[in-house]
Amino acid sequence: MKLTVEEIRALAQAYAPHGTVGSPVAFGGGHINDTYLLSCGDGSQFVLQRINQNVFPDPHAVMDNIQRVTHHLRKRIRAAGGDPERETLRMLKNTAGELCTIDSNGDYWRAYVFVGGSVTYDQVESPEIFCESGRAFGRFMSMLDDFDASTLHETIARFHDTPKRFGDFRAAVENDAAGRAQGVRELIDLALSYEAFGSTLMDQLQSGALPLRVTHNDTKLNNVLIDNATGRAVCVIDLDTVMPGLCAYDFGDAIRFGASTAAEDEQDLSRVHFDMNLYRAYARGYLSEVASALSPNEVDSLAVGAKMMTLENGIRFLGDYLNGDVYFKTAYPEHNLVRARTQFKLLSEMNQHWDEMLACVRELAQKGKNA
Ligand code: ADP
Ligand code: GN1
Ligand code: MG
Repeated sequence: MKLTVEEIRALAQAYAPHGTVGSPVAFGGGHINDTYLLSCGDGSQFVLQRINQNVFPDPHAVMDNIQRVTHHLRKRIRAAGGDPERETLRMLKNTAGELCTIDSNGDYWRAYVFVGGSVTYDQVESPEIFCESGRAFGRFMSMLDDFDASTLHETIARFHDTPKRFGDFRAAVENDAAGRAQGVRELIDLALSYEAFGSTLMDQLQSGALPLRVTHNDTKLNNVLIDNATGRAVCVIDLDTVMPGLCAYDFGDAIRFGASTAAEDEQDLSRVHFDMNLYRAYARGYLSEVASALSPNEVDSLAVGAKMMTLENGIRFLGDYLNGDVYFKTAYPEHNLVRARTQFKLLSEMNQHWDEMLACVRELAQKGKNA
């Protein structure tokens, strides 16, 4: 049973022992967790989130990863002369001294310090902001370069294993749980035509051509807080999927979301285009932070990652549509289908720009190494 507003408020109160919290206000545009902003009598604010256990079956593993990663980031930010309270997330403890509060349904809740004076964008409004987000994700990976990736829990098994995602997609087509496959046969066939390409990054990982690093794995623009006043990236958020991964995942997912001329769920496909200038802007920011750490194979893999993450999200959205919308939050029945269509439109335009995409990361990596 969904909690009432008063029940959520009471739960939030446990994270604010010195004041009275007001009513929770639904907050942010994430597809997974339920997020609320809470305001206290003294004017302070914090964020309360219900962890989606359908997606994250082991909330303790999620929390342990976040605690250790943010602890490490705080040390590195301090050493670099930054402000650790603003530049990474901090989780709050409740009155029992615990990070998580379990509600009457057995659901896990947690609270974060609210990073004020910041905003998230659901669509790129300027190349400068996108470039900034690239810097933030690049910095994030480089500040975790001395963190032992093997100690992190895999919070979602095989999260970016695209061949495995294709297996799930085929099962969704066969089961056709919502009776929707017949109506989208053409899109299913288009998706399946990319299956051979879908294994290229995993093959390179298995052959040792690409190394595992500590990656974020969900690098959408709305997972970076941008300073209201300066337009500079402040803080990388949504750390539930921080796991060992490829740099191609982080670069690629940011591109598939941000280097588009329209929103992820734009219904008018004529407005959806892959934008090479936005791609370049992100690559400039990202590579200015990480170029010197990347091998030539990894640099090339960034461009592959852009196509791979677009494809992967395409089959995940379409698969969820076929399954009856059981994973991503949706606002209307065709929402996942609309999202899938934008991904395949972007992917086809990326194919047309392939040579430029590859040349761009090579050139900017060289610049970054020389800087
Ligand atoms: P989801 O997994 O559902 O995407 P997020 O952790 O990304 O959940 O949170 C959803 C949204 O809430 C973010 O996109 C952001 O707008 C906002 N948000 C989350 N945490 C904070 C925070 N500590 N400070 C300010 N805004 C936040
Ligand atoms: C989800 O949590 P959020 O909204 O930042 C999803 C990503 C998808 C994205 C598509 C844990 O991200 O993998 O790429 O939606 N997160 C999870 O918009 O599945
Ligand atoms: Mg998010």
